[in-house]
Amino acid sequence: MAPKEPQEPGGPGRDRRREGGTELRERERVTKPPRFKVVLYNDDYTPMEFVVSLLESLFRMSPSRATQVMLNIHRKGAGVAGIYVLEVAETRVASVHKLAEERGYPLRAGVEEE
Ligand code: TYC
Repeated sequence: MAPKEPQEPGGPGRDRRREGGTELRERERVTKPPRFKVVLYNDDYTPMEFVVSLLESLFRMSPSRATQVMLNIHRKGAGVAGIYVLEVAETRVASVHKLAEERGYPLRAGVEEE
């Protein structure tokens, strides 16, 4: 019979990083991945209707919510279009830039950690 492998204390599923005082932080990392805001920036040339339609199509906003958010960006200079895990946020930013560039608009977006 083969000799038994040494067993991890606490069983095979136990994460050793949970030893000591890091248990809460470790649980948060597992259950709450960091989230990132997609920020849209105002400019003088992108038409309001284009920003509204983009907020509806890419960020799944209702027409009235999209209009509110667009006007907030227009007045304040920037605003949050949505909050996602990093990969999704970066994909949304790339889509904003692609759609705007196709139309020749200078609209810019970026990702900020929440
Ligand atoms: N300021 C633009 C205009 O007056 C509208 C606009 C809103 C542009 C939001 C970009 O992210 C933006 N046509």
